[in-house]
Amino acid sequence: MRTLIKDAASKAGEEVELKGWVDSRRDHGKLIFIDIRDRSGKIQAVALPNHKEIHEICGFLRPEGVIKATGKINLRPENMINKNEANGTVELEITAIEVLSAAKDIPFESDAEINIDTYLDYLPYTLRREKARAVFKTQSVIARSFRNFFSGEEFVEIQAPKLIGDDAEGGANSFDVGYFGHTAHLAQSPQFYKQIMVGVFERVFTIGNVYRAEKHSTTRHLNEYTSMDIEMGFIKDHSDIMAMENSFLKSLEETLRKECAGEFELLEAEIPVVPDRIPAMTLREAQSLITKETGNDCTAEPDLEPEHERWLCAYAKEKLGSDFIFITGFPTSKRPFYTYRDEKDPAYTKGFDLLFRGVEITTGSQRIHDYDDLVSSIREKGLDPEKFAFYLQAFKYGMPPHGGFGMGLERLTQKMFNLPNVKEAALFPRDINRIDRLLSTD
Ligand code: AMO
Repeated sequence: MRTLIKDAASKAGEEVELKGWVDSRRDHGKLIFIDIRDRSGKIQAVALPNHKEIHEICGFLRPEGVIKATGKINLRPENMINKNEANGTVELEITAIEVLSAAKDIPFESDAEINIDTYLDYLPYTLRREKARAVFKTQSVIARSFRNFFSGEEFVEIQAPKLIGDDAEGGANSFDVGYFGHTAHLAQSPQFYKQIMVGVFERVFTIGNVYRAEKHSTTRHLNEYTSMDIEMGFIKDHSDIMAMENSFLKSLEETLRKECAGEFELLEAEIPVVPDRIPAMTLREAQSLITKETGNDCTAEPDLEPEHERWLCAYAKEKLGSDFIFITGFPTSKRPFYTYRDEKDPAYTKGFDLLFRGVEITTGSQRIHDYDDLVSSIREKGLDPEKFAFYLQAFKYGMPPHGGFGMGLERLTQKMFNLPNVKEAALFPRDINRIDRLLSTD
């Protein structure tokens, strides 16, 4: 029966069968050392010269080959103990070995310094690296925390379609798809469907892929990303949504401390401390502050530039002791038609962005729930309400005051670990030049 490597240290003196990958091999002539890796950890195995056949097989093994190794767990001699490793006090003395799958030559050593293009060219291999595994294991914990937290708050998980008739966000950045002689689009967000489902369940969430035909290449844009979305009914205003997101982030912090401390240590990153109340300021307040402190007048701009986001995050960290900051009160002209307007000043919306360690990770808002107001808002944006007739039915038949947010899973993961590029936080990133392989340039 297979023993998982994490359980090997407690089996000193026992015979075990391990299955895994050859993480590395060190050939010392008489002794051949093999680090075996499985999903639970790593252990050193040794092939002694008196086991001739095993010694020979181990001599040919290449890194990443898959093996079944049987043998005895021995305590290491005192001078061989490595206190920094989980299994540093033991090693497997191999008495039988079977190669389940031989590996060809690896393109470079697993700890070689490589640039991002090489990393992306060899993803099936580079994703096996310790750091990449730590990033994506944590990403899975983040997605699970999101699911658990919102399920616990009585949100129903929904699956939103990815093939849609018209683009939900009203922008130009949607991908066209040939659809039985028609043109369909890849969904840029589950926006319309999550709103429609508020009419059904009051509270819904979804985690799914969305598509943005961004033609530029930056360190924060992907053409396909994972959006974690919620939508909830019977809110007072957008501050209820911000409070809900704040609570989620607090529960996420707790889970990461419990489950991912080792991953953060490996990547030399800090788990952010989430305040009970994340600081918030309006766009106008933020712009006056930036203008006053940097001398760079941005008060006439309708949105924040990336450099402003970075500056505000540095300010929030230094002066307000928070890695997060909410920015509210964006102008109506810059927000999608479904965004609720501030009754006191309709040129501004009841929406927000959440910035984290220099980048926007969330957009959210209260939505317009009155049918006539929504139709007017569509018209004011120069769009044709007829094109939105399907979605508008939800509002014809009664919708509560509601709102929600969308959060990019990859950006959140990127910033958790302070990775330089969001592509390092997407398993198989798509960008303008690449779908797995570089796209041909002719
Ligand atoms: P928005 O378009 O601002 O809002 O997107 C929400 C969040 O999604 C992430 N994001 C991206 N991540 C990687 N690559 C991209 N190209 C990219 N574009 C966006 C960011 C961003 O904050 N329907 C609204 C949400 C809502 O109001 O509920 C929406 O999609 O983290």
